[in-house]
Amino acid sequence: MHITEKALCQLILFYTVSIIDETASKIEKMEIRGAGRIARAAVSALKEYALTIDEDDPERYLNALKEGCLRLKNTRPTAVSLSNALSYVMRHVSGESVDEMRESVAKAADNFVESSLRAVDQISAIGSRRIVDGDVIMTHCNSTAAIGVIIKAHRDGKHIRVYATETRPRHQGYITARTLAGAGVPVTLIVDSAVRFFMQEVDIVVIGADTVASNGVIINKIGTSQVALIAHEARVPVLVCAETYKFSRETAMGRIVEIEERDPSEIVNPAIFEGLDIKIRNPVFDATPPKYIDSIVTELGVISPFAAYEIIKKLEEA
Ligand code: RI2
Repeated sequence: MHITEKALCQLILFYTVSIIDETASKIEKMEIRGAGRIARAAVSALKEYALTIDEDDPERYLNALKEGCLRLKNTRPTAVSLSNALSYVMRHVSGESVDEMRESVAKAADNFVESSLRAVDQISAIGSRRIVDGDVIMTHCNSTAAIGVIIKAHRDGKHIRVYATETRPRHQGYITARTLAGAGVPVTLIVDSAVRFFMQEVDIVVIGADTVASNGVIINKIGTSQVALIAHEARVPVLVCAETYKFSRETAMGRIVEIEERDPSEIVNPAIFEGLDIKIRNPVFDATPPKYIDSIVTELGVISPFAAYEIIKKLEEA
């Protein structure tokens, strides 16, 4: 089959755009989810895109990269890990020629993915030291970092058991329960509204974060602030597991974190209320004040939530 040069260019263009679009759409639909995972998926897509953009002019090449970045960044507004990861890669674009630029993007994307996975491992090692033999743990939603801490404690021979909330409306708690059970951790699934009922048995709450604001506020899955408030009432410490790329520099500059609100159909089929004046709202994150959080475990160590600003400054200087 003979293929013209023009057709080949169109094919390459379609392929490159589709890498970005495909990943962006998977992130939007939450087929790829979790603050760390969306960051890694986005930079990996950007790398693939960077390697295949059919453009010889460095300026136009850079513009195409920026467009790809924007499409990926606009998929989910709350988790700062996504924009921090993409900004990291874009900051490292260097070189005079398109080939050099391609290489710099690929290298930065690989570096981000590698250091992000290393950070999760470091958090598991550090955070698991906070788990004591015999602890009953409660977790909410599905956080790779929090699960890493729990599984490491279990592998270290600590006899622990876990209450995992269902996490309405998308039931990410099912994934958590499956993962923990698969690793041999005794796990009990509970509905979100049973958190206070079971809190009296709990020794420590271990959760993740989508964004850590400069004032120590944690933005995480909707319901997290209720879990933390109940834990606070019961004098149960709350351990937040968050890689430093989840710390938001923008909040130090005064920006308020946007809370994503998703389609009501994730909660209930609106058709069942047809003809009735009923609104359904689906905010998917909430903000937990630092006074309800004992510590944040980062790959750099355990910090007080009130030290979030110091971490942001430190990263800026690095
Ligand atoms: P890791 C998730 O958001 C949850 O809120 C979870 O706690 C947080 O990201 C951090 O997850 P979503 O994508 O990065 O389910 O620790 O909305 O995996």
